[in-house]
Amino acid sequence: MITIWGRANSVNVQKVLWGCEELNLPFDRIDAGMQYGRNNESGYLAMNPTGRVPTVVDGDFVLWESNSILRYLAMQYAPHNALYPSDPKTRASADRWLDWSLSTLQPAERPVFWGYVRTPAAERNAAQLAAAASETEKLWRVIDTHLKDRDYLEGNAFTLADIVIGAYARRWFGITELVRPALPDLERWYIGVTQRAGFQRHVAPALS
Ligand SMILES: N[C@@H](CCC(=O)N[C@@H](CS)C(=O)NCC(=O)O)C(=O)O
Repeated sequence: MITIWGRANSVNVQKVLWGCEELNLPFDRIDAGMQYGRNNESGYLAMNPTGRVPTVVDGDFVLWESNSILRYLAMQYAPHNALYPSDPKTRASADRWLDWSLSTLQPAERPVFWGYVRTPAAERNAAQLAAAASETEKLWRVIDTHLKDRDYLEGNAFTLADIVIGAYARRWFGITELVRPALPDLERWYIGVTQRAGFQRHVAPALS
């Protein structure tokens, strides 16, 4: 049985939970991080010296970094599954979205999410939030353009790229105070990913 350490409202944990659902992998989840603590205890730090969530334990194998975990689970438990394509060009193309999501999208969208969802309205800095939202919007425009004439981010099937970008899209579309431009191809794709059981179970719940 796979054990996933991490609170259920963490986007990086949600990606892994959604991935398990796509792969039909049973797992146990243990709350850790923020109000649950545990991630700064020595036992946890021995597994994951970064003190961040998620961490996955699979027998005697321990792994942290959400996108690496997703790749591992797909390779280990469904090597021929389209989720992580075996064709090198399609795989590399999917991988670049995983890399881009952590290097570029998350740093841009984090202040927007924290500002609107985890900061009381009276304490928000409106100018900073507007600037952060505008930077994030530019990135969603990149994806909107990429999705023109495509059902999925890469190849002809749903892949890990759709999971990682879909998890952040849930935050972009879920913040009611945001004024979003019409991005029709992004919206069409997003409606598609919201239909998946793993999204509905682990990513759709209220932002917190
Ligand atoms: N790049 C890491 C980021 C991990 C990360 O920053 N996780 C956040 C939650 S999304 C965290 O641990 N926050 C501290 C906490 O929950 O206490 C990953 O993708 O796994």
